[in-house]
Amino acid sequence: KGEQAYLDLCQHILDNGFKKGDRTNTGTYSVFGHQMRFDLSEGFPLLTTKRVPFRLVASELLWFLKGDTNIRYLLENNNNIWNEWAFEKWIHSEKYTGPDMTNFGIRSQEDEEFNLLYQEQMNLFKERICKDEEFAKTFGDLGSVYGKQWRKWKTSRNETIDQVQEVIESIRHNPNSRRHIVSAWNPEDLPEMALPPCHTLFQFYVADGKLSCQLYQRSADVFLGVPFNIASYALLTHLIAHECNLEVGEFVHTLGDAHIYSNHVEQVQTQLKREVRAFPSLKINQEKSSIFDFELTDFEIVDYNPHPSIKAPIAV
Ligand code: UFP
Repeated sequence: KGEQAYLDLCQHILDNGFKKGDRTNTGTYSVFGHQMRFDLSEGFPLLTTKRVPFRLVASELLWFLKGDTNIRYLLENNNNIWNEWAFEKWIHSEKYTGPDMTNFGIRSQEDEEFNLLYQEQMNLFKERICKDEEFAKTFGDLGSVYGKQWRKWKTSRNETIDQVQEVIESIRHNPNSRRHIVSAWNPEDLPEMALPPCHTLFQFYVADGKLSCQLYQRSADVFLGVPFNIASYALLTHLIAHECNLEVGEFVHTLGDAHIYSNHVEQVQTQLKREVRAFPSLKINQEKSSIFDFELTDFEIVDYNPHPSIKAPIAV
C-alpha cells in the first residue's frame, strides 16, 4: 500500500521482469498486469523517495480538463513535458528547413554536438509557438490527445461527447452506477496519434460517501512516468470528489506492460535505498467548485519533504 506499493513494484520488475525490446530501442525489464492501491484519505500520493514535480502534474491535468490539445498553454505555464511530440511533427513537415533532426531523442543523448543543435532548434520552436499564433495553431496542436477524447469526443454523426462532464453528472445523480467511465482509447483516431493514450480508461466508484478511481494504464514507464501518473489521477479524483461533495477514497492503479528502461536501472536502485517519508497533503481552494474553473494557484501541496529528484533520460 502507498509508496511501498510503488517501491515493491520496482523491486519486482528488477527481480522478475522479462528482458524485452521496445519501440524506442532502449530495452526494458517488463512485467504484464500489476495493481497498486493508494488510500487518498491517508495523504496525497506524491512520492517522497524522489521529488515529483507537482506543478507540472497539475498544469498538465488542467490542460486536459480544458479540452486543450495545444502545447501553447503548457509552455505559458513553463511546462515542457509534451514538447517532443509537437517538435516531432514540426521537423517532419515541409516548412521545416533547419538541420536534420531525425531520431532526435536517442541522438541528443548519445552525441553532445548534436544535442547542442537540437537544443537550439527546440528553443526556436518553443519561442515561435509562444509568439506566433498561426504557427502555434498548426504546429503546437497534438491532435487527438487526452483533452480531445475527454471533453470533445467526436462521434460518427459529428456530435461531440463531453465524457468528463457526463461522468460528473452520473456520479452526482446515480452514484451507485457501475458505468462511471471515461475512455481515452479511440480506435478510429489511433492512426493520426503521435502517442496512443497510455492512460487508456478510468472508472469511478462511490461507496460510504467516498469517491474512488481506478485507472487502466496500458503501458507504464515505471521510473519516469508512473510517479507522475499516480499524482495526476490522485489530483483528478480529489477535484471530482470536491465538485460532487464526496470524500476521497482510493486510487487503484492497474498497469498493463509495466517496465523499467534499461537506462533507468541504476536510478531505480538509488531510489530503492531511500527511506520512505510521510505523504504530503493537498489543499484545494474551497471557494471554487466546478473542476473546469480551477487554476494552478487553487492547489497547494503542504508538508512535502521528499528526497532529491533523480535524473534519467526519457525514451521518445
Ligand atoms: N508513458 C508513461 N506514462 C505516461 C506517458 C507515457 O509511462 O503518462 F504519456 C510511457 C510508457 C512507455 C512510453 O514507456 O511512455 C509510451 O510508449 P508506447 O506507446 O510504445 O507504449
